[in-house]
Amino acid sequence: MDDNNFESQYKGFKVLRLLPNTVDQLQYLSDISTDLSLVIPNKKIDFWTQPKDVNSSVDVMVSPDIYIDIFEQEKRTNDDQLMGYRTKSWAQNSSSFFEAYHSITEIYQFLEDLHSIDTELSSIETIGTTTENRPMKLFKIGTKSKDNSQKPIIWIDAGIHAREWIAPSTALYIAHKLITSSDSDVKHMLDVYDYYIMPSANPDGYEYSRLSDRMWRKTRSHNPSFWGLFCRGVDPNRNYGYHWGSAGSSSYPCSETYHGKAPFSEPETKAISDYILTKKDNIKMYIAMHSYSQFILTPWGWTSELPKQYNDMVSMGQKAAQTLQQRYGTHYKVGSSTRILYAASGGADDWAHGTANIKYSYTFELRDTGVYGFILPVRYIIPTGEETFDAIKTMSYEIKDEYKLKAINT
Ligand code: 0X9
Ligand code: ZN
Repeated sequence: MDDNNFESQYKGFKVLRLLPNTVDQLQYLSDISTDLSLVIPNKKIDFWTQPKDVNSSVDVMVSPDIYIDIFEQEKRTNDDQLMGYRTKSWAQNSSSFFEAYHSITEIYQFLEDLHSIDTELSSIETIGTTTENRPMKLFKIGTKSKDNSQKPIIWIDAGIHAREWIAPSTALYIAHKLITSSDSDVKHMLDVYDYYIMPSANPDGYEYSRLSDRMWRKTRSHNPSFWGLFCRGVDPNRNYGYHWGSAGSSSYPCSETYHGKAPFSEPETKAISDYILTKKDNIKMYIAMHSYSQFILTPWGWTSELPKQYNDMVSMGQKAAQTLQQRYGTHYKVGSSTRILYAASGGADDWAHGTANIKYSYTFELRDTGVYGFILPVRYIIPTGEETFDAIKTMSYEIKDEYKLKAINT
């Protein structure tokens, strides 16, 4: 390429030397360095050197519009460091967040924004790291007890399957509603429970689904070669250690339902299950958000037999489905996984019920019923969030009545 051509092609481009000085900043740079949407079709950010360590500089070439964005925004927000650059803050107008599906970096930024709304009520904990070194973040929200006593917990995780994008959005909608609502019912829920919400139980897979293969389902771990094929990823919802490796799961690494080489071989399922075990006596309900089909599923998924507490589980599921339907008429079917869907062993819900002894354990298969399937348009994010929140609210009140749970500090 001759000089003139280079001049015209890269007019106004600049090379910046960035110095990440915290792990979060380093993670942010790593994320954008693998974000293909910034590279194709019009190269906007080009990493001349790759992010490596904290306090080790990274050189990036940026297009004029990105450069202006960064520095104009910096001036306005008076942030002192380049790394403080963000495209948007959702703290003030958080509902606009639900007009799109977001990257993991944006999802985690949104958690920080939600947390900043009320730092007494909420906190964020990193409970582990993924194969590709992304943090597994948990958003916790509930009124603080004055005597620091343990409160009952409702656990919600989402997005263990990468392509089911509506699941993380719905979990975030619930988190957002819990922290922003001034409704006395919601305040009461927070006085009774702590809600532990993990918006993405499979961040690596989710990013891969966003950037490379929209239909990716599994984790991104490396499997041994199988007949010369190096297929990546384990189905994390076949990787839990309760009746692991039987019906409805595969021992072939290239299968979409590969159960992994051992129970909890995946850092993601290991981190979640270890964490849940430390809190299991307080967890009153476990919910995994998936899509799609509009089901509220109870254990078991490994056998067509029903668990002892099936009647209680299913009747609460039905109450939840009834409230859910009231808002937009969305119909959910309720029943055991094996009976209304198919047998699939090694699922998180079975493990939560069978090993962690959490009486109420569910998998929600969110909207829709197959018109769009996984590719659910963004206009459905808020309605799905609203109706699912209604269901969670009903379940929270049902459990409160059953165990005669009291609001704290009263
Ligand atoms: O197959 C699954 O893991 C879930 N369906 S999905 O379409 N989202 O992949 C259902 C899981 C139900 N629970 C168990 N089988 N334990
Ligand atoms: Zn799923």
